[in-house]
Amino acid sequence: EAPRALIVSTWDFGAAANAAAYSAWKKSGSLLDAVEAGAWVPEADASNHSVGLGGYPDREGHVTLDAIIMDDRGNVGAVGALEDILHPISVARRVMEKTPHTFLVGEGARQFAIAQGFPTTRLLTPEAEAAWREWLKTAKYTPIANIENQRGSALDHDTIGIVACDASGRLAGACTTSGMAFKLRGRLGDSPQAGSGLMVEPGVGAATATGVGEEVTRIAGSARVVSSMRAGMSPMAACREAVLHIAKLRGDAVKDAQVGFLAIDRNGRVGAYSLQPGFTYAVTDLGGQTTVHAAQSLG
Ligand code: SD4
Repeated sequence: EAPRALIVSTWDFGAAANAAAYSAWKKSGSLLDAVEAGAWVPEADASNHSVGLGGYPDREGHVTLDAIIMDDRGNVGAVGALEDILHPISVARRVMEKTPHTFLVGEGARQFAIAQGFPTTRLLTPEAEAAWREWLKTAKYTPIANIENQRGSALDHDTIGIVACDASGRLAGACTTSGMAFKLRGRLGDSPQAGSGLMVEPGVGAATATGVGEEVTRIAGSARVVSSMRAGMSPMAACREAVLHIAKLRGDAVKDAQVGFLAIDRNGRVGAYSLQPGFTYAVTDLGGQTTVHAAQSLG
């Protein structure tokens, strides 16, 4: 029998996140600690242009971060369009643990983070600023969901979604991103929205999404994947069903767009599926072994 997965995350750089998640889990036994620690890795990595420090800014030059964390007891916390804070996932966790709310955005989220003792940090690196200035030369001020595509890197998304399941079937998940490069100011993606970028349901499983957030939000993608698992589909079949639904609903509008779903069920079975080839994910089993896999895709 295949080893049951403990932690799975989007893209091949998820392997490093999984390693941090695994050691946090070993230390505290908490899946929430695990997914939070995993999210910290790309958040602090300046070479990743889609998450945290070094993320590409919006059209006006502001790096704005979206993150969500969720467990299987109905606890959820999220932040949207958060500026100047290195680890939005930890602010999301504070929203979950210290407020009666589930979602804080913009300046209010920033003020909350500062009040909670988070230091402010300049997130726009010289490299990301240079890329933005280059983009500005040709920028047309029209909302284009797959703007990264125009820059020749449509398939090179880097948002991290992490979902985890322990041997007793407990579940948790996290998702963190700087969103689409050069987005309109105020744009919120799928990632911090419960049911779109992430969904966790006790006794069923968890799912997360990456790619063009608008296409995920339109169908509440991760909630759909979890519903399909609840109805008996395998994680892989559930991810495929959501991708097929987007393709059918959107037709030509998504012919160049990437969307990928990744899911784990309460038995630690894993599945992933994407619109375009190129989506990868990292799987860490209960023994700490990590492997990277290419998802099947429609295209
Ligand atoms: C968003 N889904 O904000 C995110 C972007 C992403 O890899 O996944 N990038 O739309």
